[in-house]
Amino acid sequence: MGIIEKVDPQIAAAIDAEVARQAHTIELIASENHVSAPVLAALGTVLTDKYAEGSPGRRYYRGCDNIDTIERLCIDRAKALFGADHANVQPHSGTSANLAVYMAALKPGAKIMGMRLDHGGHLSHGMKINFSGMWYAVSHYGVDRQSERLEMDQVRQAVLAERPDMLIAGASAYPRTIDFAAFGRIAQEVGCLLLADVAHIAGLIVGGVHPHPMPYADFVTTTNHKTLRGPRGGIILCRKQFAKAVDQAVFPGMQGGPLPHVIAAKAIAFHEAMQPEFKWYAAAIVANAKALADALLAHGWRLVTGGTDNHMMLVDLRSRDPELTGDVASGWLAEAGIISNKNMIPFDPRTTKDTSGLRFGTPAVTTRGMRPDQMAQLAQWIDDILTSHGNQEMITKVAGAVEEFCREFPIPAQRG
Ligand code: DSN
Repeated sequence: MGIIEKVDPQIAAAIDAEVARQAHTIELIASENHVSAPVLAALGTVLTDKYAEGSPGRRYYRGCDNIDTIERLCIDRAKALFGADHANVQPHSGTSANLAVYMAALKPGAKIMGMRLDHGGHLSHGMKINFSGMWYAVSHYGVDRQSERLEMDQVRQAVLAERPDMLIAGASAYPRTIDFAAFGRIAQEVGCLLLADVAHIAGLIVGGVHPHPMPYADFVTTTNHKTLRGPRGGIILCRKQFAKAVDQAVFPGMQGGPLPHVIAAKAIAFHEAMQPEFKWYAAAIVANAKALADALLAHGWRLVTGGTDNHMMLVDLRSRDPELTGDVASGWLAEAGIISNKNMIPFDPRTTKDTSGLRFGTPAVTTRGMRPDQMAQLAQWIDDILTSHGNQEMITKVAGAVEEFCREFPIPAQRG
């Protein structure tokens, strides 16, 4: 009997069920991954007991020597990994990191400009009902209707028209390379600050398979848990002149005590990302995404922009079934053990509740050791489910095959 089960069998049962769910299903949500055993171990330590408001060496509580050691290591590794002047590793999430950057650099009411949410941007880049859309004067740029890509001359025109105080480069659902150098030139021309939110692609950047924003951006924010394969949470990297303002914005500006157990796990993940194997992993994520995209295209599914350069792709479901929504399609796939999310596609006539798109990503399946051959198999199952219109017999057949297949690719932290 496990230690949690003894005192709280209901929570223990739900945790066990989640362990089994992850083991027996295929994770294609582009923003999820499976952490290593050491990262997972750090999250379950007594570090969680400690209050450590402040920064290393300047805390408001006694007894922080060990937390100082951990946070200093985490900061040094984040700076080295991203080649940054300064790092703050305390934000609890990517959205918190963005909030802190706005607070550090802008007054309420200042003008920010990010990518349209329905074209692949993020809610913390100015969605109307998010703090970013309530406290700042927001405008957006989007993708080109034909190419469905960010055409940088159009982005430039939009930025010149709006002249924001801060330009945000970064996306949650954009399958192509982001031209940070071009964003940097535009920001310089307008004289505005540039924030690169690399939450999705951070692992690809440090793995050397996506261009780096650091030479061009004043601030870089990222989550740690997507392609970077660390614990949930965020970090901020910035130029030296913004270091103090960023630290003050995180604490006391918008957070109280940091989460030392998570900071330890971040430090371990950054150490892992500095190893030569991580470069191989990042390249394998991209190779798998291309293989999955090519296989879906071969089955006749249209992909937004026609393919992918990174870890994700967006399937336009209307290309094979005008009636099929992302909501329904993701439900059928989930029943068969293939986990994805519904997603708007650019110029989508449907709402966020239904959507015309599905988003697939390969960070998690790559962590489990799957390679391009397996991507072809995944595409076959996806096609079988979607073209059979959620036929129950087909779902049951694929679910059995998926469960069997998953046994060949155990999640690293669950390996004995
Ligand atoms: N929720 C994340 C994603 O799935 O892309 C972004 O914050």
